[in-house]
Amino acid sequence: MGYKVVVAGATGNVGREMLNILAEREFPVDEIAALASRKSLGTEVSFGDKTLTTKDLDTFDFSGWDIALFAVGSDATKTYAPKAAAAGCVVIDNSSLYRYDPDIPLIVPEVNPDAIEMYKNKNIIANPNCSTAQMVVALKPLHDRAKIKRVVVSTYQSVSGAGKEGIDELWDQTKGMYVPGQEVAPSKFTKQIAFNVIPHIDVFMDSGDTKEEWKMIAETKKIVDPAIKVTATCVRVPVFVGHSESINIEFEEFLDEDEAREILRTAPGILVVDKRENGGYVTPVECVGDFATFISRIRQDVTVENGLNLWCVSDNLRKGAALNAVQIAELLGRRVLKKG
Ligand code: 11C
Repeated sequence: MGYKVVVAGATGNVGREMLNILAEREFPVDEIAALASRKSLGTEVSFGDKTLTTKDLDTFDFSGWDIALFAVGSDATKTYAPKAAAAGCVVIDNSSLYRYDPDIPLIVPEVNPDAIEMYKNKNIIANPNCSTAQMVVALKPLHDRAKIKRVVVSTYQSVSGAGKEGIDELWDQTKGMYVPGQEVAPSKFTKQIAFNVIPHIDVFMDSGDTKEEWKMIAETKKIVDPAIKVTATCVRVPVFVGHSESINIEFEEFLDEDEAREILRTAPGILVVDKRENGGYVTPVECVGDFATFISRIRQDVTVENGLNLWCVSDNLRKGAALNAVQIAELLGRRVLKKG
C-alpha cells in the first residue's frame, strides 16, 4: 500500500518538478491529485507516463489524503495549508511562510532528519529556500568535523528562482538585444538581467540585507546550528537554472583541504568535482536535472586561522525546492507514516 499524494501549485516550475521527481524516484503513490488555482484550472500536467488534469485547490477536500506538497507561495499557503493539515494531511510547504516558526520543522533530510518528529505540532513541515538548501548540505559534514564559526557566502542565482516570469524576462530581453525596436524593459527584475548581474533578490530589510540574504542566515541557523555566523550577498545572474555559491568558511579547528575533500566525497547528497585543471569544476548548466549538490574549488583560505573556500552548485528547482520536498516526503514515509 502506498500514499495518497497531493501536489498543490502543480502548473508552476516547482510543482511540475515535484511531479517529475515523485515519478523518477518511484515514490509509492496510490493516488495523486494535481491542484492549481482557478486561473490554471484544467491545465494538464505530466506524472511519469500519465497526464493529470488539474483540480481546484480552492474546493479540494484534503480528508483521506496523506501528504500534500505545496508550491503555491505564501498567500495561498496561508489559506490552504492549515485546511489540509486540519484534515489530517501532512503539508510539506515550499513557501517561506512557516520556515521561521519555532513549532514547525525546517528540514533538509541530509542535515537534520530528526527534526521530522516535530511535524506533529501542526501537521506542517517547511522546505527551505533554494540557496540555503544546497549550502547546508555542504556545511553540515564539515561542521561535524571541525565546527564552523563563520560563513561568508556570495550567491549567483538563476532567474528560475524568480519563477516563470523570471525565465521569460531573461529569454525575451536577450532576444530583444539583437532586434532593434524589440528591446524589453525590466519588469520582474529591477534592472536589465540579460548580459548583466543584479545584487538584489527579494525585498530590502532595515539592516541593509535583502530578505534572500536574511533567509540564508536564519535558515542556516535553524537547520544546522544557531551558533554559526553567516553573512550573505545574493546576486541574480543571467542563468536559466542552477544556483552557484562561493562559500568561505572559518572553523574552530584546522581542517585540511584534502580531508575536507574526502569528507565531502562521502557525504550524502554531494558530488565532488574538483580537479585543478581547465574545466575541472561544475557550472550551473551541468547541474540541471540532477539530484546532487556539486562541490568544486575546495581550497585552504590562508588569510584566516582555519579557513576554507569552496564552490557549490545545484539545480535550484530540484535540491533547492522540489527534490528536497520529495526527500522530506520519503523521510516522513520511512520514519512516521510507514506505508508503502
Ligand atoms: C530566488 N531563492 O532565487 C529565491 C526563490 O523563499 O522559497 C525561492 C524563494 C523562497 O529568487
